[in-house]
Amino acid sequence: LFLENLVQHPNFLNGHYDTSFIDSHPELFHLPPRQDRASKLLSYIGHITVNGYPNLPKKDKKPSFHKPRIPATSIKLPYPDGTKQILDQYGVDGLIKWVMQQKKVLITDTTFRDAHQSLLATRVRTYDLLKIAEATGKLAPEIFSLEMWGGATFDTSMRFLKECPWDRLHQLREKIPNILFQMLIRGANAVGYTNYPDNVIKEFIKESADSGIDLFRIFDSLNWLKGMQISIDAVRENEKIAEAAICYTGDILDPTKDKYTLQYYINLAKELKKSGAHIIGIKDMAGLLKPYAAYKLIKTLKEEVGLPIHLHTHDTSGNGQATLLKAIEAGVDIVDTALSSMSGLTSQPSLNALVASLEYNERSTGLDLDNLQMLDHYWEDVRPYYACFESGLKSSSTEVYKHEMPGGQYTNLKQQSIAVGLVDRFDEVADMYAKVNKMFGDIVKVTPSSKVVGDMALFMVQNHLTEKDIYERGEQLDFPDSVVQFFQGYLGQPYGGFPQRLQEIILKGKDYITCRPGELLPSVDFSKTKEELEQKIHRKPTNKEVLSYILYPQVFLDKEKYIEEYGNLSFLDTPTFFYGMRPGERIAVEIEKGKTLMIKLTSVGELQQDGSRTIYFELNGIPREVTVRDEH
Ligand code: 3PY
Ligand code: ZN
Repeated sequence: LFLENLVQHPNFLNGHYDTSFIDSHPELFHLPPRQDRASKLLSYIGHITVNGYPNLPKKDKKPSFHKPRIPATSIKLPYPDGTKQILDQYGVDGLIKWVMQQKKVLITDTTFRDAHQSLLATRVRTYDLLKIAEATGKLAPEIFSLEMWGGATFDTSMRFLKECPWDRLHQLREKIPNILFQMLIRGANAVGYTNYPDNVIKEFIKESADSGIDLFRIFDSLNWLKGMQISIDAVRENEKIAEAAICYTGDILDPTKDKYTLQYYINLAKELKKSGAHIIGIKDMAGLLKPYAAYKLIKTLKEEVGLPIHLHTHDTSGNGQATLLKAIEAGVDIVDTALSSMSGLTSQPSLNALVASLEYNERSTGLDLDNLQMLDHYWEDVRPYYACFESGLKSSSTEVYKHEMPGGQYTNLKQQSIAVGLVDRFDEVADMYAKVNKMFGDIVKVTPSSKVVGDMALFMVQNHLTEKDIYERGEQLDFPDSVVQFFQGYLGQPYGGFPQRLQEIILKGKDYITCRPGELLPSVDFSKTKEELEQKIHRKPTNKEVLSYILYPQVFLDKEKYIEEYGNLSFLDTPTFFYGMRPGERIAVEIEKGKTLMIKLTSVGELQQDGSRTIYFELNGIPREVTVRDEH
């Protein structure tokens, strides 16, 4: 560090090598206390080795994994031009024109976002994304867009992975300069679970655009247009692509269902076009869009709307590929898929399978199946790191047509059910989820409205309550906060309104609103908030960090505290991050370019009377020990 300080000193940079200035600049000797980066890292590894990763069952021994296969050939290739270059050269209108001219079906790869949100509770770390990023840009440059940010990743990256979501975006952008970056934004709820003030939404979109997001898929959890307008306008102001999404629910082919009809979706798409959408997204978040319904919906939208149509579905029922093929026959412009080993079940249908099935077809994708296979091998090797976050679902299930639970919610609600002691009663929770939806008037269910339905279902199962109980004993019940706020109108207004009697029971006389919540929320004073945050973290935060704090105050502060204690963990490989080390194991941690720590865990000491253990390491060959609390 002394040398670092020295070479960064202005006198040194000016070429004044007369070293007498060292004597007059004692600050060069301001070295950090002993708790350096390496010590913090060893403390983390020791802590996880002894106590396991929070909320995961502690394994007796760290599992063994294959070394991930990273395609070697990619390194020598330059990045071929892709859609990012079309956007940069011709602007949004030029890109949209290009999309409309394509005969081939365009592909969005969701592996970096929705696939792991839906299969692995959103736990994939930036470390693992970065390792395959360059290869993705070089081996699959024909991809239209990579959905790689937003949705639940913003929250989980801070809450569970102790990462900065903005760093993820910047680092990936550097490694993939040629493919459009796409994010999911929940309209007025941004990447959170509640409405935020308008100026927060605008600032968030501006910073996201500046950091590398090109295409914003904007939706409202109740398909309420008013909840999307601020976002659509902000994306357009930043000269990025505004994809306004319609959340698909119900079944347009079922003659007994008359709420969410074909006409309902066509009207909505036309409204979104008027509101400034560049692309219409069909967001089939639960995978309810059956193949022939997809054909009918897409064909009519193509005939009546005149904008590119982008289809997003989930493969929960097992009908995902068929739905995509019928949509492609009907003329859909872009479809969402995930690399094979991260596809299927509650995730997107397989990218590799779709590419194969369209070979020699006039709408063939132009993607190279062998290259995709190489990328797929990587994910096949990495997915087992996250096995503890899998839902346990072994096969597709048409039950989803009954419960209508979004793909991303399935794994989460299962985890939540386990956490509240309903390990064996998830079927009941899923049934109750469907009942609650009916009680709520058959609403669109997607984050955060889906969370409200999930919270109510859990509440009812946990407390052994039936629908009848709610109506008869509602006054004595303490409903979950999210449910009360929903009925107060804080997530917006559902299509067809709230069921009045239930609203009265739940609100117990509390006020409710019918206007846009953003009209009532006071603007955030960013510079004041920045000062407030600076006081709390004892350093100057960036504007992006201020946004993270505004969106998730406690989660952000907790992450900061964790990093203060254990340092930046983003260099640590994922098996060590989740499982610590085995006695005798050696790992290499590259903490910065050219600076690698060689760590060996020699042994774990006996439990002491004060509840601590000493962990013996070798750090670059020199013995080091750390003491950790055994929390068992
Ligand atoms: C999200 O909002 O995170 C979703 O993926 C909804 O489907
Ligand atoms: Zn989805």
